[in-house]
Amino acid sequence: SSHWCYDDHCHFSPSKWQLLPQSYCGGELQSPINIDTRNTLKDNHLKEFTYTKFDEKHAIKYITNTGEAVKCVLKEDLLEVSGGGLGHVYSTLQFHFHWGSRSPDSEGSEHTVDSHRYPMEMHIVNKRKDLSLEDAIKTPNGLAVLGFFIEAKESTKSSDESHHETGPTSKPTSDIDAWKRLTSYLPHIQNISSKANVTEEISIDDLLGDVNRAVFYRYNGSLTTPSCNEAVVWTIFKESIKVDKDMMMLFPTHAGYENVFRPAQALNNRKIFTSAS
Ligand code: BO1
Ligand code: ZN
Repeated sequence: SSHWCYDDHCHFSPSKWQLLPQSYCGGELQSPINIDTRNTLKDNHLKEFTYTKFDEKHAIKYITNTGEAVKCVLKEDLLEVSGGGLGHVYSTLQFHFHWGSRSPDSEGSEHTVDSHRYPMEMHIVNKRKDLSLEDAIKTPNGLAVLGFFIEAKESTKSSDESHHETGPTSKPTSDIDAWKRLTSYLPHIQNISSKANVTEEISIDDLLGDVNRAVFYRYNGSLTTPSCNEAVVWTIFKESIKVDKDMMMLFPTHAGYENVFRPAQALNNRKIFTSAS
């Protein structure tokens, strides 16, 4: 096929994306990258974000299988992100997932940290409110993507977390029931391009759980899929979201494909900043 893909099953594998018409994939500011933590610079402007309506339980319009990812499209102009050193107010458009194989300890994140690849990565895609989408993808900070790593926590027998003891020593955890509701849609979008309206109560806050949002990395980069526009201010959070292994495996199982991540791109003349020292 002449469509782009992640493996060698079509003409345009990642090393050839730059040959696609109207593509920026051969640029010098590409994503993802490996984050070499020893070479990050502390930036005191990287304060916490302000999230507007991330607790809204009816913000997702539909979930779709694009053939490259599973994407949740949000109701327009409802959720917002600002602060975090962004300097603009951004409107949240969608979030989606990148993953590896169906094996439980698979490697599927796009960004790597000190060359460690996490099992999955969630991207929350936001657009500068003062720009149209068309202008945003042509502007260096037109889009702000928030990236969260996802790793497995051991499956629990009970589906109700409220029975579990949580204390100061327990690991951060996402809302297991929110992930259960989200993944319950996956069997309904097995066909490429299929969509399912989302009626269940699922907030982004519940999916993120109590993950530490104060410690993150920041650099300027691109969309990680063609046409790879160099329009993205990237934020990669250090701490991962913990999700049940079984639920993580539902993504490749139902979507019907594996290893949907772009390899690391050259850092070139860029710096990676960190909010913490
Ligand atoms: S990612 O977060 O870097 N993996 C990424 C990759 C591609 C897009 C977004 C995020 N694509 C763009 C499309 C637009 C669309 C926009 C928001 O996503 O090029 O057509 O409007 O959904
Ligand atoms: Zn992505």
